[in-house]
Amino acid sequence: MDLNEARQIVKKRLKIARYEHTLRVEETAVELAKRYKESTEKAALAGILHDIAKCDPTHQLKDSIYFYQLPKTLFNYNKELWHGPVGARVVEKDYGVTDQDVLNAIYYHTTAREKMSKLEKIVFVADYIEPGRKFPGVNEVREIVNKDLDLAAQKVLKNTIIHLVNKDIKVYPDTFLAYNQFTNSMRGVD
Ligand code: DGI
Ligand code: FE
Ligand code: FE
Repeated sequence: MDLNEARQIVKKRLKIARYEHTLRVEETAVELAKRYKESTEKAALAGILHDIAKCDPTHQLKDSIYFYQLPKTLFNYNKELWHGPVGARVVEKDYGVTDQDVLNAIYYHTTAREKMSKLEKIVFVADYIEPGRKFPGVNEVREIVNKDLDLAAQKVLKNTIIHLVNKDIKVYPDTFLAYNQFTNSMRGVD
């Protein structure tokens, strides 16, 4: 699928504000791909497609989790987590995207996971720091990512976990596993 085609597809599926977020994530992911010597093509494609299922109604996301045989444990966590795994299956099955790294970058863009690829980290961080974001601590991550992608991912995970815990929202295990791994490597444990 070429990038223009991908943009047209998501434009039809998403509300306008979400589509504009998508274009900013694309742009940010491409910048990070250049900085960290990743494929700009893959970063752009994953950036454009990462939120493809974001505007699907909850009942449709639920049906998709059954239909694509995604982990039922997703139902025990915030429904905000469902659109990544569903989006990855949609672009694979409905739009013929075959690149596994691109599919994983979409799948894990919200939760993160242990042992993320460079592309997965790029999309995960780009989604957090795109110019439209105003999270507390986002400027610090924008600075750090110029020097160290893993440290930037660690900060995003830390901020997100703190935010969720403060609101008494459960944290998906993959998010903790990713945080632990990036924190270990910060300390030189592995
Ligand atoms: O889809 P976007 O708004 O662009 O960004 P996203 O996919 O990262 O957002 C989903 C939201 O989900 C994010 O702001 C935090 C929230 N969330 C809820 N439970 C969890 C979670 N995020 C993580 N990483 N882990 C959770 O368990
Ligand atoms: Fe998302
Ligand atoms: Fe997003």
